[in-house]
Amino acid sequence: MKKVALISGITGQDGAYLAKFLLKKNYIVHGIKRRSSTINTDRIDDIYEDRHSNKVNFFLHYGDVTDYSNIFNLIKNINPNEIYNLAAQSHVKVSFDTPIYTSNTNALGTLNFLEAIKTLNLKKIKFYQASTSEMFGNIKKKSISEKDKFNPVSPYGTSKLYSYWIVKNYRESYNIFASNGILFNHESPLRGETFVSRKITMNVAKRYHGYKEILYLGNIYSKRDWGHAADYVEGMWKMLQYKKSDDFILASNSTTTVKEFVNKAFSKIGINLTWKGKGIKEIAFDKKTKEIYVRIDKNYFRPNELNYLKGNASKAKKLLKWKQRYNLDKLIDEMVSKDIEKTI
Ligand code: NAP
Ligand code: F7E
Repeated sequence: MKKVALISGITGQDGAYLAKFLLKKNYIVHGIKRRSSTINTDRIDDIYEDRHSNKVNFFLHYGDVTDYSNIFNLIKNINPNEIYNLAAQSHVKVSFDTPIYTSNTNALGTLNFLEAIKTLNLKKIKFYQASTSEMFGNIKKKSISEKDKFNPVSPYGTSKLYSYWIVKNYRESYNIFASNGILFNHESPLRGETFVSRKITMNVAKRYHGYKEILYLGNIYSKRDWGHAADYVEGMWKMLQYKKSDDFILASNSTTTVKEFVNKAFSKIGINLTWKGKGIKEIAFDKKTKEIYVRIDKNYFRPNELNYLKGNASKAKKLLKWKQRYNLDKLIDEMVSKDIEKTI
């Protein structure tokens, strides 16, 4: 019997990687996609299967995690072995502009799943919640582990902390197999275009093709622990194969400033940037040609910033045997190469 998985957020970066990973593992995969006025399935078009053909393993359903009736009916009809709740308004800066929508989706959306599992009394279902390093906020620790305290600094981080706790609460109160994957930043060629990594690699690709577009950034001194989405979705799956539900950090245990990311990405196309100036006057230019490549735009700063992230994934490595295939250089290499291919 094939295992059946239900994924919310299937049209996002992680949803696409996870669906492909599970199909390779011989799962039947059901995804929840939002109705939108333009097509939003770019990331999964390569695995789309026509429902009318024989032996279909991949199904899409319209839905929204804020609609309890929708989530209840999908779980009841599909009766999955595993549910991966990846749906979210996942942009931290946007969460300051849309705090209520962000909370409805990121917090109450999770509760809708847990309530449906409880009400249907489907105890065999294993539930994965996409928790985040943003829940920790600015704690003064060099490397963050599952034992550290939470102190979120954005509506996004706060909404995700609600989900983290409600998952633990349903696990302990109703004996539901529900695990939190506390994932640090992970990127890929499928990363959303307004996250800083992809914004940088797309600009590098444009420069490679001769477009002279200045890259405008916000806080280039914040530090992030960046990994690759392909490695992290495997970790999600491993969490649900573990003998009991629990909370696990996935991280690379290294940290890099946005500025270093910019330098590394431009060096992939042979441009070594020089920086000068301070604050919003800081610029990056090419010493040889004097051409300016990067400027600071205060519109990209956030009302509050998480300055430093570095995660300790020892627990996942030890108990789940989780491994990473990518380091930051390999990740940036792949992102720049793919963006060069995609840019005309
Ligand atoms: P993403 O690319 O922004 O994808 C988010 C997905 O959620 C999209 O498919 C989106 O649909 C869907 N969605 C948004 N609101 C929804 C709603 N109300 N109902 C149903 N679907 C909804 O995010 P990602 O990078 O793949 O991240 C996956 C999950 O991991 C998210 O929960 C994110 O918060 C969390 N996370 C991400 C990272 C990271 O570094 N990537 C780290 C830690 C945790 P549309 O395509 O229609 O917008
Ligand atoms: O910002 C700084 C920005 O938007 C990274 C989400 O997947 O990871 C992600 O959240 C850093 C921040 O990701 C720009 O201020 C500078 O310090 O790429 P980001 P994020 O906020 O870390 C966590 C773990 C999640 O859970 C989230 O869902 O880069 N930065 N200049 C900029 N950021 C953006 N977006 N754009 C800029 O121009």
